[in-house]
Amino acid sequence: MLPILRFPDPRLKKRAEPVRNIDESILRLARDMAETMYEAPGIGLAATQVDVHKQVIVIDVSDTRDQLLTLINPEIIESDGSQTGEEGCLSVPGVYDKVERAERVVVRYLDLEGREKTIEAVGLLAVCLQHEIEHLSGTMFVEHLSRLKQMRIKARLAKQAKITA
Ligand code: K2U
Ligand code: ZN
Repeated sequence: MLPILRFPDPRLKKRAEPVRNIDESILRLARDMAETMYEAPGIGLAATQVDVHKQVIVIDVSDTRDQLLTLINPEIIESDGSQTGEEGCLSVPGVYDKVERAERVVVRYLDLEGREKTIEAVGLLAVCLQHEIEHLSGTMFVEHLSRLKQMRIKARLAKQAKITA
């Protein structure tokens, strides 16, 4: 299980680099991220959250927890409609709030074999894709919330960190 960075860690704001060569280290990273995601548990995880600044995300929104999606250098090439849903984030434990996202997205990415693929998604998978791809650009769902809410979240997490430290 890889350690997950906690908001407001400044490393969560770093922009991830594209993966140039899908080598053994990328395959191991993807495996470790998937294991970390399943154990958390979560439905998605971006490499940024485990302090690796490469464009890799893993997602599994299935109930049976056996439909792992690994996306390398993902980019949203189409998005339309809008939906608002409760979101959480493994880097902001205990915080859930409503965020507006596109209803449908088409994402182009490389799979672990380096093949270029596109996936069309709606609903929770679309939300998760947008949430994870945002992590790779150094943005987090809490930044969609009001400044006041962000201040309260920072204060609460800072207090928690002091207690656990
Ligand atoms: O990026 C993350 O921190 C993983 C989030 C992904 C997420 C995306 C969209 C909507 C909610 C969460 C974690 O999965 S948060 C934990 C969780 C688990 C199951 C369902 C919802 C949230
Ligand atoms: Zn997140």
